[in-house]
Amino acid sequence: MNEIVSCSVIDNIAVVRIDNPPVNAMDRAVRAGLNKTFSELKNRSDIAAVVLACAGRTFVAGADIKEFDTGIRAPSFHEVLQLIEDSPRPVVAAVHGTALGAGTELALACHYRVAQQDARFGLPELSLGIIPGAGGTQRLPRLIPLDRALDMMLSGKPLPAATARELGLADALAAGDVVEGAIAFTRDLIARGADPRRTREQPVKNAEKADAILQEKRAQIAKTMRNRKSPLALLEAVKAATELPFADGLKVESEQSRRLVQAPEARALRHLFFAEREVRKIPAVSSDEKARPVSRVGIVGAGTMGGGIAMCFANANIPVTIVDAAQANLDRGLATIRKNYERSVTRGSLKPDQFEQRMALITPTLDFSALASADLVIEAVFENMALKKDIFGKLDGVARPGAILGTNTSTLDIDEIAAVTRRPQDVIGLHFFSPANVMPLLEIVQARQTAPDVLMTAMDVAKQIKKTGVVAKVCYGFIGNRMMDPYAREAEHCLLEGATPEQVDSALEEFGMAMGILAVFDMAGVDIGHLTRVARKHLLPDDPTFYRCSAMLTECGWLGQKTGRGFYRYDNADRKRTPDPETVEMFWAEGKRLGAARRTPDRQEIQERCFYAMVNEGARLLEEGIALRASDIDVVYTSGYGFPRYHGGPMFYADTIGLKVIRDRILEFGRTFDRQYWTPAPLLELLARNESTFDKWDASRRA
Ligand code: 3H9
Repeated sequence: MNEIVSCSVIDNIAVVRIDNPPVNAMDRAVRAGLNKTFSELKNRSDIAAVVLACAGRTFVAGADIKEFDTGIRAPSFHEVLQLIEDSPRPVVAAVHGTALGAGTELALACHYRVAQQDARFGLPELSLGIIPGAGGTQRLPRLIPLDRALDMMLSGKPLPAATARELGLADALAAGDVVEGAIAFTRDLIARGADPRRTREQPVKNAEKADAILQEKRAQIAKTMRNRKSPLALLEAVKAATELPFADGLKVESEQSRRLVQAPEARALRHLFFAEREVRKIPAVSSDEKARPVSRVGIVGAGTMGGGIAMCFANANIPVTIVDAAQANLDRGLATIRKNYERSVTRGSLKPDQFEQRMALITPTLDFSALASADLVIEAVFENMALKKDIFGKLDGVARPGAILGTNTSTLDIDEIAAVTRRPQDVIGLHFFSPANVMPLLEIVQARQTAPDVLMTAMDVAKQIKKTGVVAKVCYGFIGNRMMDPYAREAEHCLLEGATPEQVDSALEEFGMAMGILAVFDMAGVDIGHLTRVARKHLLPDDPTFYRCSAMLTECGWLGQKTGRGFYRYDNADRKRTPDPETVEMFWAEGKRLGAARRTPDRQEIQERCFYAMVNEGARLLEEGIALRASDIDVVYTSGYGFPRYHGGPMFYADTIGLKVIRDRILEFGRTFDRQYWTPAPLLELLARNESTFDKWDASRRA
């Protein structure tokens, strides 16, 4: 086995190399190795300078995130980084891949930085609910202007090497091997007799403008990072850098950092970091399984979904053929795609030549037989079983043997769709979320006969088109929409009892949902959900209050934003939602007629009813094996349904509240409301009784 930190000498230059696969995380062993190596180098008079580099695919990609749960053991980050910065001879970081978090902080503690041309430097700590805690908040604004340093830490977006060079974060770029480049740079330093250039000794750049810059960033945080603690802590630490000597600023950073690491926000975000990686592990698929190659894709249906899906593939440089039954639909669909890309060009996120390349990858046609050469066909037509069966029957006749047939249904029985083909093993659900070219989630629905290699291919495709693929089994609504059902049911019921749509939505938004569910219904079209409920009437509860508000709005033709009126009115100049006293009265009168108690639930009760109903359904999905893991549900909700990441997803949130508390509240609701909805799921009951959590349940199944 390779040594985790090794040192070799080339002429009078020591090359220290970290080798800690897969991403050179700076765990205790790396810190201990660096400590030992730099302590020894300090006393070596034959060494004129040091190059610090990493083996493998990247420079250090951060602290070891697992260590935050167990506690950071000695030597500390500060101790090691100070030792490096104290080095009596110049230390040059040779950066390749992505220097992230403690990786960038390590590079900042070196005296010079040489970066490979395609390397990047990032401080993504806020995405983990913490702040750079290894000196990053103090050293970065000493190397690059304060506002740029704050932008980098607030956005978490890594800086490309060229920008890092322009700003003064990198001293030189290397076109070829970065270690060779760094050695050449170091030889030049030695020849010039250059001294160590310690970042901590530099003044903060733009410190005189600190008040105005910090104020602007505070306003930005209030707008875009609502309910988050770590961004404000970051500002405190950076403010300290502008006002205090380095050592005192470092103390402020440490205090803020320590406070955040075990706070709920950081625990939730760490949970999601690992959940988003765990999701790729599918126990039913053996590691020898090979994915089928996908180099041409077909799409049936040129509507909003079909067009968005086509863009996902064109963006990944995969040619797509879109088939529709009507030329007018194709024309409209292509015009929308063009408009979306044009908007990206105007915003500067797409170059004009890339725009043309992507459009050229999309071929519209009325000819179904054009799908014969596709490796994967995705049906994205209206949510209607008869129509989907008809299309799958035709696809079975046209698609080449071995082609994968996907359906973008969000609710329908995929086994029933697969059964019309002679190849049910090749049929799979690929549920994209609207707008498909933007939303990161892809629910991958494994039907009864879906072959393991088809499942694996779908996971690969998700990665290729930069989506988070989560596997679900077949049931009404799969993971996401099935759990939405009880959540929105409660939201609507509150209206019959005397709450207003603003009260309900603001309770959900204060919790952190991107948008209240009633406003979501207005945006999507109130009739959409209503019509699916009409189609499944025989399967729904015999309860006249069930989604009664949506039914009434649909009967009135008040379908949401598209008709200017729904749960809210949208008839002002900027089409923003405004209260509608007439609908409120209408709901209350109906509630009275149906015998719903008039009780005006408060914010806490609205939140508890909506989210506990959702969690209870999540527990049922786990029992039924529809979702593989509680953490998969969390990924679905945070990446597809606007659930706040800082709560970690509904199942993690439930764990933080305590499953016993939730079980007891559900029983209490059962005494007040309809017991058919308020009975704890057996798994929730079991875990609550054992004082366990969904997280422990996941872990027990992994073991
Ligand atoms: C920090 O540095 C705090 C400091 O300020 C100090 C405070 C005192 N730790 O993502 P991948 C694992 S905070 C532990 O699939 P990719 C990952 O779980 C840290 N494990 O690869 C996976 O394991 P498995 C700031 C880590 O090529 C495997 O490595 N840094 C870590 O798609 C491969 O990962 C970050 O936030 C880690 N730091 O992407 C960067 N990183 O195979 C986090 C990865 O068992 N990392 N693993 O599932 C990343 O963004 C991506 O992993 C990276 C590679 C871009 C590096």
